[in-house]
Amino acid sequence: MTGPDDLGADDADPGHAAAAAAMAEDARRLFAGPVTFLLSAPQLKFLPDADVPEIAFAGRSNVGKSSLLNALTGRRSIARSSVTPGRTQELNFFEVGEPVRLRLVDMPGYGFAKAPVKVVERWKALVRTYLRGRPVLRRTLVLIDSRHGIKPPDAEMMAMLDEAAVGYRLVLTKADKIKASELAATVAALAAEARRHPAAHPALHVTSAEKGMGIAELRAAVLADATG
Ligand SMILES: Nc1nc2c(ncn2[C@@H]2O[C@H](COP(=O)(O)OP(=O)(O)OP(=O)(O)O)[C@@H](O)[C@H]2O)c(=O)[nH]1
Ligand SMILES: [Mg+2]
Repeated sequence: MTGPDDLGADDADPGHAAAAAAMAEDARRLFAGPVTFLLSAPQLKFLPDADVPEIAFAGRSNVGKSSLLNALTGRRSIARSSVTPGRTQELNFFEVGEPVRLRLVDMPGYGFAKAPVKVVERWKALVRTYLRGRPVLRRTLVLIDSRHGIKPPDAEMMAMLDEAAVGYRLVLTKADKIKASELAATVAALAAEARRHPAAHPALHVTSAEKGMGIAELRAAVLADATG
């Protein structure tokens, strides 16, 4: 599912529909092709040169960032996912396409209470500094667990991105884990919330890395963000 601005009128325009279909096919092919792990940056000084458009994955620990990156690229475990929160501890860069057209950046989660305070502070500073100051960052995906909705650490992240004018998309994850009726209510609430945030894209993405829901649409959106 995509959001309000992707529904309705535009779909009736054959030119727009054809362009959207072409973009979806381009995205499918791109992500089915070469995707390679570039590097893992534990500190800002290890970031790769800022010469390729980047899309970052942000969200609470265990929300499904690494799993979504795997689903988008059709790889089972290019990004490390785990039942143990705090699995991703650095900024991990993956390059998509040959020649490279964009990079996906898997990041450590926030709001993970069990990690030592110092470690959490270090991740937080790394993520924030990257998000606020990266010239090639074209969009951030802010992942929200379908079952939980927006929690205080998510609100804090969104406020930070709004302030820094860093554009983001809200992506609901693990949609397979809740009933359709509950999902509809969460989507409505999130759509209303998105409209209150200046840097939030109006289109919502509802996904399940497990079932493949919303993945093709998100791939097309990521490609459009990176290359548009
Ligand atoms: N049912 C279901 N489980 C999912 C989905 N996406 C992720 N999970 C599970 O959620 C857990 C956490 O997934 P990760 O992808 O490691 O989450 P993360 O956000 O990268 O976590 P950190 O790196 O610790 O911040 C794993 O057990 C996944 O299998 C989904 O769409 N559906
Ligand atoms: Mg992870």
